[in-house]
Amino acid sequence: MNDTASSTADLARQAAEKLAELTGVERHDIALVLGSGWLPAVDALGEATAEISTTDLPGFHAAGVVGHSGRIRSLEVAGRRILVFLSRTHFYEGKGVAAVVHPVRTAAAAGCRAIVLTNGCGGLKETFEPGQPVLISDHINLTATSPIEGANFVDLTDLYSPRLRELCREIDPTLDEGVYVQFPGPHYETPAEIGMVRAIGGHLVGMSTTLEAIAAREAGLEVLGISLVTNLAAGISGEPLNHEEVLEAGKAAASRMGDLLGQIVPRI
Ligand code: 8IG
Repeated sequence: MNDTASSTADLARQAAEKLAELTGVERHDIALVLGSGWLPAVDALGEATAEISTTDLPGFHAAGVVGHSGRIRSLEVAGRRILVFLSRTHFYEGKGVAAVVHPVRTAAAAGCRAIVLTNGCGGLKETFEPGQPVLISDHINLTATSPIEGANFVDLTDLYSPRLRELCREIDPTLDEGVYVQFPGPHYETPAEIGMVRAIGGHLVGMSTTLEAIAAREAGLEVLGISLVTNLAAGISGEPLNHEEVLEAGKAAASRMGDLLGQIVPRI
């Protein structure tokens, strides 16, 4: 490990120690990172046994987006200790890639074996409708960066666990899947950029997830990615994109996603 890698690992270990102390939970099993629109679904998962502020832990920054709260919740579902990050640091905040993936590394240091990365995104497939959850089958990272530093050539084949995707489809056979494309943001795409996404094989567009998934794989976590299509991608519907529509789609789809998460988590 080089110096930067060892210091980010140290910071994650310190955060995990403090997390154990503040939640009273020695080790967590599964981490969940919430994207835009997912909070109501997590509220349906059950009562928190502890809830802390991200800023109580070393290495976390204050949350920056309306509809994201900078909190971490610990809860128990079917005997599993679940660690929920109610917000994430986005790449577009300019705090650096290490800040973006710090929750992932903290989750790994806290004992988690699997991570569920959720997001709100734009959808490209003709069949997608706002409020529809879609499994991420693979990704294209257009941020031109990586959370990994140094000559550590991490394999990303089957990054999004085929086992966990299969499990999700057993629970809900109507779930579709797609390739998630991360843009740096914070602006949405132009219609021409959405044309490019289509050409390169993307089905979902957003501003998160891929860097976290890479860090999760590096840390040895099994990754499940689920996107909530909150809007049709730019130029598809003829309507402009806005953040309120995102939050509305989450509310409307909350019970379906809550059911899904509630059934998946005990079986991970
Ligand atoms: I919610 O259409 C949400 N996040 N890049 N494009 C990008 N990010 C998004 C979108 C979208 N919708």
